[in-house]
Amino acid sequence: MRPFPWQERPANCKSVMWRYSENPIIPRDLLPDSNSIFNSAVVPFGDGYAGVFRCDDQNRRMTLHAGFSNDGIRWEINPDTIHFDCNDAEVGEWVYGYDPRVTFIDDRYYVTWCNGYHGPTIGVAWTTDFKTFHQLENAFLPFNRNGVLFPRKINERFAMLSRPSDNGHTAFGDIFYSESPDLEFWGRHRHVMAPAPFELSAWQCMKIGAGPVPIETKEGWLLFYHGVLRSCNGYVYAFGSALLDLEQPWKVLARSGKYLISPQTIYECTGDVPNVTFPCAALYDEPTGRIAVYYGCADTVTGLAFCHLDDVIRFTKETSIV
Ligand code: BMA
Repeated sequence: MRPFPWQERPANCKSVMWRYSENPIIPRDLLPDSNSIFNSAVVPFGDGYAGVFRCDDQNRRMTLHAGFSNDGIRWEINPDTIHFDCNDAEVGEWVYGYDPRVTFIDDRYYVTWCNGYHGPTIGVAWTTDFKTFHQLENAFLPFNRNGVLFPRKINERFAMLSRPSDNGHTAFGDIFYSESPDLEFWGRHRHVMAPAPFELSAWQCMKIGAGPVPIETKEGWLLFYHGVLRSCNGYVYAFGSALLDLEQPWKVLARSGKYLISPQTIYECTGDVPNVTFPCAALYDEPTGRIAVYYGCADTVTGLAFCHLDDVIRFTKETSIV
């Protein structure tokens, strides 16, 4: 049986989510040429796990690499970058890629990522084996980031969250919902969430973006999302949770006023970009209700945090600012 990456909540810990004691699980220099490995996505695969990893190299180029793990904690990452096969040479021309998410739908794993095409937009590809990757059309026009596919069709269409942005270190950002019959043509765009009013929930008052693939629950889609506060020393990235309507996911049922994780440990507060916790993947073990969240720390290393589904749903409702 596939082991689930997990550690019990420490006795002295009262928070809904807690960190793995051996964080970071992926050091910045795991690959011979890596500057940093963070904001990465993992999924169950075979008897273990597979993933797509953001590895910035020592030229500080942003690249994507496949990786494999038996236990979800110790990872082997392919030192070669992913090569995406694409029928269209222009779309398939690699410029840069970062912040991947991976979603299993029907019979294959879809990868979405922030793809350089005259600025950042949402790249889409699929794989069955994490060796051969087939790239499709970019989902949207630039500028866009944080494209996250739902793990099943909703009302018979593929569904994606995204965050229209600008070409730089965007100082704004709302989450939107879009649908597609074929993963090529996207439309029926709906607004999901804006940043929160400063007085209500300052950690998410400048911009927000979807994190891991939403988890389907009886209470709605559980979405972990990051939020940004602009301090006198720069941006601070924390993350919280929301519940979205199952059939109309642009309707927000609840949204945490408190963060679940904010940069507090040394590896979250120190690195190439200080004060960043940026979740891109979550594993959910339905029989036990355990959730493991993978998040980038200070744009440098990868960490793991844990919670129970019931606790996070209760927390989302009890602290809701909707
Ligand atoms: C965002 C993205 C993320 C990064 C974050 C903090 O705009 O570039 O990859 O983690 O900024 O630097």
